[in-house]
Amino acid sequence: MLNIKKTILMLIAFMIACITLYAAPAIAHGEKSQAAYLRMRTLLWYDVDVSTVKLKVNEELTMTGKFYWFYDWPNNIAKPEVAFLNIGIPGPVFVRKASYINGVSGTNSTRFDIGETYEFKVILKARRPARVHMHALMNVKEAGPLIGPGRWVEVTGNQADFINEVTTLTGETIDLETYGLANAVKWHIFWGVIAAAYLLYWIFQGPILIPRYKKVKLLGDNADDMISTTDRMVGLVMLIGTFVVVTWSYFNAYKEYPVTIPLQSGQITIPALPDAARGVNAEVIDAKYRVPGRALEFSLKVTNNTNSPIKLGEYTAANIRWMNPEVSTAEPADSHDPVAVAGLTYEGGSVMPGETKLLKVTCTDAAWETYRLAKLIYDPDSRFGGLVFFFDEEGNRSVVAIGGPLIPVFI
Ligand SMILES: [Cu+2]
Repeated sequence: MLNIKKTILMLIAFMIACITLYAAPAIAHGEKSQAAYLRMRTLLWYDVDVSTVKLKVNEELTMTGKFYWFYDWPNNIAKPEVAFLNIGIPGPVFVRKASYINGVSGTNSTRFDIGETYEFKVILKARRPARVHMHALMNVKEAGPLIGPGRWVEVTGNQADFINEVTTLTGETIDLETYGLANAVKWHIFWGVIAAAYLLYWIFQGPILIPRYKKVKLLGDNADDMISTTDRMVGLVMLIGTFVVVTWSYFNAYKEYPVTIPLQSGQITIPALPDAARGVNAEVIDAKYRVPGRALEFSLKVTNNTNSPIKLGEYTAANIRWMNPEVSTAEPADSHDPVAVAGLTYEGGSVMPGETKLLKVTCTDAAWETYRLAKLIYDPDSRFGGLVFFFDEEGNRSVVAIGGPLIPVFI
């Protein structure tokens, strides 16, 4: 029996050793961990850009972009009834100075409409030196964060130089980095000491935890006798003292800061942008994912209601872009920006004004596997989503959301 235990322990130790030896430094932070259907069929981000990728402490960076709430929203994901736009960065490397959605301040939570497009702008101020992978992200109540494309950004300088001054509504200039900090520390220490003293008092009063429980069981109805008159006095002093301190501090704070307004927690609704499709309709007729070729193949029924011929230039989903370089080019912004520069090809050519045409589109790239999108075919509901970008001869763009069931092809 002992030998079996020993063997099991040895095996566990061996496994831990293997894992420890294998562990490589983490360079990502969960971009690929969310399910493929979630990344493809919830919030689709595009045109995301940062004003700079290298800046000093106290300098500002602006992140801009657009997002589209996918029309075929998964049933099991909460709808964006309450959502808040944020930036995902490991640690407080920046402070957010302002954020805007369609030009409206994004200080409050927002309700969004499924099937609509919005644009955003977030202004950040560098707080401490670091090299971070930053993402725009949308926190949706009960659904969690929906993450946009990431960008590597480097902040240099010295955190000691950081200032974050604002002028309050009463005309006072304060540094948010240190404002109220001493007071908060003081009160934490004060209550910490009181709590520790009260706890210590009871620890020194006699048996605690299990021995006390056993004694209570033993004494039965007489267990209350364990609490002496002194104990009761100490409890009473603590109770009255706490009330006195809380009441005094309330009135004192009121005297020191007579003008206050509550934290703003309202919710706003922001009107969506005009339809980015600009009169182009596109519908997936059938779609296959070719496992050996790492390629998504779909036929797209396109109707061009604009007055200029259009061509397909890009397909994007889950923050990955498949480009058709004959129509539209894009380069990866950095080493972790998944752009398949020549990943999209299609048969069918231009769609003339007023014409309805079937295009046969192929989106090929290893990203299907490396970004774990191909996992979609093992879902009980294998449906994909994404945006296709059409361009006319003047370079005007039509953005159309597409999606549908995906059938895997294994041979
Ligand atoms: Cu990242």
